[in-house]
Amino acid sequence: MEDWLSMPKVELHAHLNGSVRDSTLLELASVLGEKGVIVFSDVEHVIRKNDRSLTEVFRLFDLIHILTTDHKVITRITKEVIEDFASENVVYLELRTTPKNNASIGMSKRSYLGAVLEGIKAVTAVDVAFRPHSSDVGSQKNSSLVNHTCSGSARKKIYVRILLSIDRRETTEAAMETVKLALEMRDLGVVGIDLSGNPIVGEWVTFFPALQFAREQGLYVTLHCGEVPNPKEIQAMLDFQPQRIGHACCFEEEEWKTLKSLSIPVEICLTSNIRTNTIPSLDVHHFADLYNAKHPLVICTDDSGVFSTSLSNEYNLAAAAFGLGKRELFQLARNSIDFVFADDGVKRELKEIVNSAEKKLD
Ligand code: 6MZ
Repeated sequence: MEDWLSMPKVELHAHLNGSVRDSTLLELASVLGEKGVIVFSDVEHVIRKNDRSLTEVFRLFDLIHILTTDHKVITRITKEVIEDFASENVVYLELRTTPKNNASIGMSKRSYLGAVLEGIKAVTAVDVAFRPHSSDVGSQKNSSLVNHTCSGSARKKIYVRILLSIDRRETTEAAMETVKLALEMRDLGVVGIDLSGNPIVGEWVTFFPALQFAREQGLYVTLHCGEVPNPKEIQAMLDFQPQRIGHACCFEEEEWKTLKSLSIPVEICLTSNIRTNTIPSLDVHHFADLYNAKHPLVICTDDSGVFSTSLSNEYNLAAAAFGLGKRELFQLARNSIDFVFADDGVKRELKEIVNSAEKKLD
């Protein structure tokens, strides 16, 4: 694992509320238990459980959302999630989250996102570069990913970008509200839109207008695509030609052909696919076919908290399951940089980081 821990990596598919530490969830559950909002012993069992079907995962998300329904908690979990990724040498993180309206506690999509952005600023363990067009605060003025302090000690730096998710339970209006919010918050690091949520809920026609608008306005778009067999939707998503898709588990022959001809990068989440039984085992996972076909792909975690994994662990799994060595995984990490939703300057810097770490292998 040490090799994969120290390797500089980019994480492009991580849901905020799915990446919360178990210890934080248990602490939050205990507080709500004491207040009588939930029954702690019931919830503890659900949080500690490891194997969940896709349906159970979405039930768990409903529970997590009860635990994290508070601006301060959103700020806390954002800070912790960024620090956790940085601690395993993730040098560029695209964190996605669904802005939520909850009038009963004075939460709007805008104030939810405000709490997320506060969490980014609250990170102290590493320097965070999050403003795409600025040379201030987020340490972007120092172009090296390791900042040297006056005392000569080195501080780590991580790039963070935010994607706003549209939940498949939402209406066209709610989806449009999310896209408009993303546009408003562009200078603060919001770079794109994701479509996610329970794949058996909702219809493409509901989200299409908002996704189309997002694209017209120059936001990047990534879609959860083919988590369950749904040929009509998969075709519509491929026709849309998003900048990336997540999962692609339930594709048929024709759909693979189209995907490959369009070269749409795929965010691969091995543990998530296995745990949710979307793919029966790693030896039949589509990673191998896409890798051999040199199709663009990125190894990601999906929900490091919910699936008890880390990006280093996903690299380790890929190495073991598909017989890849360090060089091959360095190459995969380097290739992933081409698919980040950031400008060429950031990409160049990230490639330098990976190249210089790879040189140390010699
Ligand atoms: C589809 C998923 C997901 O947005 O509250 N989410 N959607 N497939 C997956 N794979 C198993 N994992 C997470 O983070 C949690 C939300 O992300 C989406 C779901 O909508 C979930 O409610 P946020 O930060």
